[in-house]
Formats: sequence, structure tokens, C-alpha cells
Amino acid sequence: MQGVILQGIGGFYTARDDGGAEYTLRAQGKLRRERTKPKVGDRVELSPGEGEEHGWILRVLPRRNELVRPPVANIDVIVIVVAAATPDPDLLMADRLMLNARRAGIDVQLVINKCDLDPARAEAIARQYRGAEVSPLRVSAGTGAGLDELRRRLWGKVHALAGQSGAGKSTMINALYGLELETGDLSRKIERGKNTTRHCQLIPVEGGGMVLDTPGFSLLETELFDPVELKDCWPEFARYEGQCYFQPCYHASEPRCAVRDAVAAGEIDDERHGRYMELLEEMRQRWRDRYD
Ligand SMILES: Nc1nc2c(ncn2[C@@H]2O[C@H](COP(=O)(O)OP(=O)(O)O)[C@@H](O)[C@H]2O)c(=O)[nH]1
Ligand SMILES: [Mg+2]
Ligand SMILES: [Zn+2]
Repeated sequence: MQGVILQGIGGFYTARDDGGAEYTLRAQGKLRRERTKPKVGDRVELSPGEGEEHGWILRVLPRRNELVRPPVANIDVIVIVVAAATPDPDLLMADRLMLNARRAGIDVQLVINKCDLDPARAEAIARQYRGAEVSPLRVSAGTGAGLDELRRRLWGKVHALAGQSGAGKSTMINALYGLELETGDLSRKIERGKNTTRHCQLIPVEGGGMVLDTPGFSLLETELFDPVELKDCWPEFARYEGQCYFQPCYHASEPRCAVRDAVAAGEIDDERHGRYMELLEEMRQRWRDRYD
């Protein structure tokens, strides 16, 4: 039998089979000896317990992708939420999230929320990401505008929402799926006082998809890698690759750089390129200091 791990607390896991039945499981000793720790999102082979007894996780099937913090596996889409206003959008943070998702091999859906507050700003943000392979979508979790389209795009997929605090992630999940997660509005807190240590869990939603609920989903830590690889995470540079005078080219300050020419010509957004430069500088610094 197989199932997907929805949550794990104190060595007990909840798994759900394809028919929707849920099982309480522990990891077999063999897994612990191999130091395989099942993660939320893992597909596992299981043997169900009898009656009140818990069952066992026998094997963790190969992962399509995985994150370390939070420890989750097999996420199809990371939804990066930025607010058009309140809070002021931190697009450097959004680009960092995009970079990390891409390095982990996970698709990105950019959602620009709170369009009701500043539609012009929302449109300007969407324009910055043309060619970035993040399918920008403008919505308002408050009014519901655009949510049908977002629900359609996420249908049947395992997805997680990431982004600045206050951007509207919890409000969005609630509006999409009729849930009652805790939002910035404290009067709507659920489980108040009942359960203070919150953990990450997958919540099955209509259409066969699942949404990851986690209080601390940050995805802000970028693994260390050779800074020359950074440009590969900006899809809008790809069509200019190989056309620069220097090879390889960082598309930073080299003369006769096709990417910088494209920025000057307005074919690539200059703010997006500017934030690439910031992240490049940061990675070069870390790369230089890597043996310290
Ligand atoms: N005007 C407006 N406010 C929103 C919208 N979405 C969320 N909010 C408000 O923004 C605040 C933060 O939302 P929350 O969902 O807690 O953000 P989170 O920290 O990303 O989970 C709350 O007061 C929400 O009511 C929106 O589309 N329009
Ligand atoms: Mg929240
Ligand atoms: Zn270049």
C-alpha cells in the first residue's frame, strides 16, 4: 500500500492513501538506521495498523524534489505572494524565493495580491516579470478577484505559499479553499491557546491537490554555489546566452554583454536585472569567503 505523508509530530506520521483514507504510522527501524527521515509530502509504502494500533512506514519512495527548511518533499508549485501595497512589496525577497525554488527544481507561480489597493502598481510588478517563467497573476484575496484563475492553475497540484509576512497568504488560502487559517486579523485566530507549537502539514483540497500550511515557510536561505551559475536562474537571460563578448559572462559589468544590451533596450526589465546584480554580489562574496 502507498500513501502521502500529511504531517509528522513526535515520531508519529499521518499518511493518506489515494482513496482518501488516513493512517497513523511510525517509521520502521530500518529507515531510522538508514537515517531516512520521512518528510511531509513523501510518498511511502506502508502497512496499516490493526484496530487502534499504529501502522508502519516501510519505505520512502524516491523524491522529485525536497526542501530542508521546512523539511518537505515533492512540492509541485511554490506560490510566491507579493502585495501590490501594504506592506510595500519586497521584490528582492521575491527574487530570492524564485531563485531558491528554481535551484530546488520546483515551479513558481507569482501572485500579486491586494490589487484592490493599487492596481497600477500591481500591473507594473507583473510587467517586470515578463519572460521570467513565473506566470504573474494579479488577484485580490480580499475581494476574490482573480482567485478562480489561481485555483484553476493550482488544481490537482501540491503547492506551498511563500512571501513576505502580511502579503495575504493565509487570507488567500482561506479564500481559495474555504479554510480558516490564522490571518493578520487576530479575531479570526483558530485553535487559539489549544496548540501553540504549529508544524507544517499538507491539507488536501478540492481537485486532488494539497496546500502546505506552515507558520515558518521562509525558503530564504540560498545554498552556496558557484556564482557563474546564478544567471541560469533568470530565464529572461536565456535567449541572449552565448552572445556576449566574454565567455562565460556574468552579465554584470563586462563590456559588450548581450544581456545588458537587452536591458538597455528595454527587452529585459532593468529592476529585475538590478536585483540579479545584488544577489550576484552576495553570492560572489560568499563564494570568496567559502573556506574561512
Ligand atoms: N485590501 C486587501 N487586504 C488584504 C488582501 N489580502 C489580505 N489582506 C489583509 O492583509 C493582512 C495580512 O493578511 P495575511 O493573510 O495574514 O497575510 P500573511 O502574513 O501573508 O499570511 C490581513 O489584515 C488581511 O485581511 C487583499 O487582497 N486586499
Ligand atoms: Mg499567515
Ligand atoms: Zn553577458
